[in-house]
Amino acid sequence: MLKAIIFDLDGVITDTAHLHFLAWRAVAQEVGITIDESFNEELKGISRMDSLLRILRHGGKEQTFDHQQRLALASKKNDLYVQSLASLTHESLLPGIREVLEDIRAADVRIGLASVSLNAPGILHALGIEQAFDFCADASRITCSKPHPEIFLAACAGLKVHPKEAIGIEDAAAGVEAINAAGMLSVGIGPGLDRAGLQLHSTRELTWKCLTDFWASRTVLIRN
Ligand code: B16
Ligand code: MG
Repeated sequence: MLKAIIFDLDGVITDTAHLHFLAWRAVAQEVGITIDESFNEELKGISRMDSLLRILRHGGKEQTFDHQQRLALASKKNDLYVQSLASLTHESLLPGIREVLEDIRAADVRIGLASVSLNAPGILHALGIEQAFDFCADASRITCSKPHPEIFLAACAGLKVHPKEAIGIEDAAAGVEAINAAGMLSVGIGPGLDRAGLQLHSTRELTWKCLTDFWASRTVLIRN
């Protein structure tokens, strides 16, 4: 029985994935590294420090900065990112998200959040949707970022559901891997997510009917 739907935040609930990219691109430029949108795909769902390490590796500067300097770069990125979050309002939910959250709630299925962003509580507040979630996994207590399943398992535990009773929704390859590794059914939003059990082009397609049809089809497959 389907008991919970667990959402990623950046790129699923709202388009902060692009704001992360703009902030990282500015910091990378300051240290002489160029990153583009296609490289940015590799940063989605990856924690702040791990993202920085990937950028430095990409620019061949893995050994250039000591720990303190890396912390300073990560902090500069976060300052830029947090400034850009001021543009978020109730209107910044991606298309269809408000409706699907309402429909899941009406069906009495639990709703969770599995974001590795330390800014997640502030973002939910800016969007005015904190109340929509029964449980938000605490990113500050997570030791492994996606594709490790830790954050999705923490969300299942907080919602008191078994991973096999839950669907996870992601926009990043690392996130889909994390959902699959947790033993949940995965929905991928956007291109290149062929490891997802169900692939959608956009959040517009993410309806309660689409989720229940997916759940029913997978349950039939498992029974057969
Ligand atoms: P912060 P998600 C992730 O959020 C982002 O996809 C990733 O780009 C970011 O580096 C990470 O959060 C950490 O975010 O710097 O705000 O703590 O996709 O898991 O919702
Ligand atoms: Mg995401």
